[in-house]
Amino acid sequence: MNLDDFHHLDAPWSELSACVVGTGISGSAVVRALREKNARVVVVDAADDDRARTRATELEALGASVRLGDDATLPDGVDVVVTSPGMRPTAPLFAAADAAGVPVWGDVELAWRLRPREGAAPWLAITGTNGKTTTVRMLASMLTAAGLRAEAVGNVGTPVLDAVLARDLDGNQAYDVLALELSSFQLHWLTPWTEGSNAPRMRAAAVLNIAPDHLDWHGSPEAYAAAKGRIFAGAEVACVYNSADPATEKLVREADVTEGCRAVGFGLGTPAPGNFGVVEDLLVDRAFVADTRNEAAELAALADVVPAAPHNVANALAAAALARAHGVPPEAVRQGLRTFRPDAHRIAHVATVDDVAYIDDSKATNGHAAAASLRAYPSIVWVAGGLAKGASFDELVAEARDRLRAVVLLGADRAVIREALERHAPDVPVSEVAATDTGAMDLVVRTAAELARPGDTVLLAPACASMDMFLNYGARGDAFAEAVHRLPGNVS
Ligand code: UMA
Repeated sequence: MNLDDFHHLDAPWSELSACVVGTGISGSAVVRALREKNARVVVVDAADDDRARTRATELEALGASVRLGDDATLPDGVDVVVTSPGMRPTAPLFAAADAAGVPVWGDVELAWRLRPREGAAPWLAITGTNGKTTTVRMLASMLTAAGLRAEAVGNVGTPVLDAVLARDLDGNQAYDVLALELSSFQLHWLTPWTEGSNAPRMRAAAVLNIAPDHLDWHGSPEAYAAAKGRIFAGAEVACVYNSADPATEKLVREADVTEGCRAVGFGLGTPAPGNFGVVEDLLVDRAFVADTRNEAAELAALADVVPAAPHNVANALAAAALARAHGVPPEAVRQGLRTFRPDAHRIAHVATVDDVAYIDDSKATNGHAAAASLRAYPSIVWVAGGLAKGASFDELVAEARDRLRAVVLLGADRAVIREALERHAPDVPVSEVAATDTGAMDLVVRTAAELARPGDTVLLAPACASMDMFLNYGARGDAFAEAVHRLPGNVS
């Protein structure tokens, strides 16, 4: 079968036979989409537990056949494998697909290929190590404020496929434009765009920052950065990069883009012509104005960004650059920022107990994110640890050292952080909580409370993933907040 024909919604999808990997959020969306087009679908998943079985029953009801407990054997007679993002590229199934000449797509690639032939909603996409979800939601808020039907989709949690296939009551596309959060995993599986190809391409794209993460999945920092760089391939209007992070600008320089596509930097200082930045207390655009040498569009006040921490102002500027690349007027950028509220577990103030503030930044699942929140407070009892994902903590600890009153460590890889503290901050008191049961977070918070002095901040910014002890970072943040609420003392 020639898969080159499968580049739009009207392709002969019912003739396709697909192996879908994963019964999770992406895999389920892929099965729904392919079964809606009457393709033959076999789903495989390594898991064979209660959750996987429940999902398998749901997918079988859609007409898919499901094989649990084996994600390594390629089913017979399939034309394509459509993988979930979590599956590693080194998985045996992909070697088998390669040997059999069967291509592998990700869920985002499939979504691109299921767009209508004419008038498909353009994609504005964001990646980066940190800040993706906040930025994509800010962008969706700005697009909506401009009167466009838009939604934040992708790694943020709503599969891109669901948005691409959604229709309004008249049977037309439900969205005018999509704001996509793309993870490095999803980008890895995108067919690289080249001139004249039908591969996925963005109207405009942004890389917020790059710091080592997911090295266990990608194999090296270079492979991780290269995956992020794919977001720029074929970009039509703008490639947005972080002026303070040369690695993001390098990706723009190396990208093969559409003629006329502009490189637009964002940063916290006064912007050069062609860029976004801050002048006094205003966010300004010197890129999408008639005369970039002499003109600047005022977009919003710093106070419109919540919380107005420096890294979040950078997020707002990146979102604004993408919105402006799509023609959103300055008033809608401002309105979008004013109505936007950050998700839970992102530098969320839980309570102040006995003049000590307790902050939940459980979303800080790597060192780069934790560094940003450690910079926001002068005197900190830092709660850290979990799954380190192969990262090192030397740089983080060396930078934060002078702000640390004390550290409380938890989780499987706490020794890696303790060793970095011994090297770079030997005078900072460190407590370790070895327990991993449901009461562990109570012990962590009580220990932190004992170490804190009035005026300090107890900051949960673990710099690690949560899955060694919790279902996800949300559950970890909830456990922290509940433990804080159980502390004796005066709450304000
Ligand atoms: N599976 C296998 N073999 C494997 C790996 C997974 O069979 O080797 C199976 C699992 O048993 C499970 C299913 O695949 O049944 C899970 O697939 P998945 O891990 O790809 O997760 P999904 O539920 O499909 O969710 C994915 C994203 N997850 C990952 O990239 C790990 C979600 O991002 C995303 O919101 C969702 O698609 C919708 O697009 C989460 C995430 O952690 C939030 N992302 C990482 C991050 O932000 O750092 C990249």
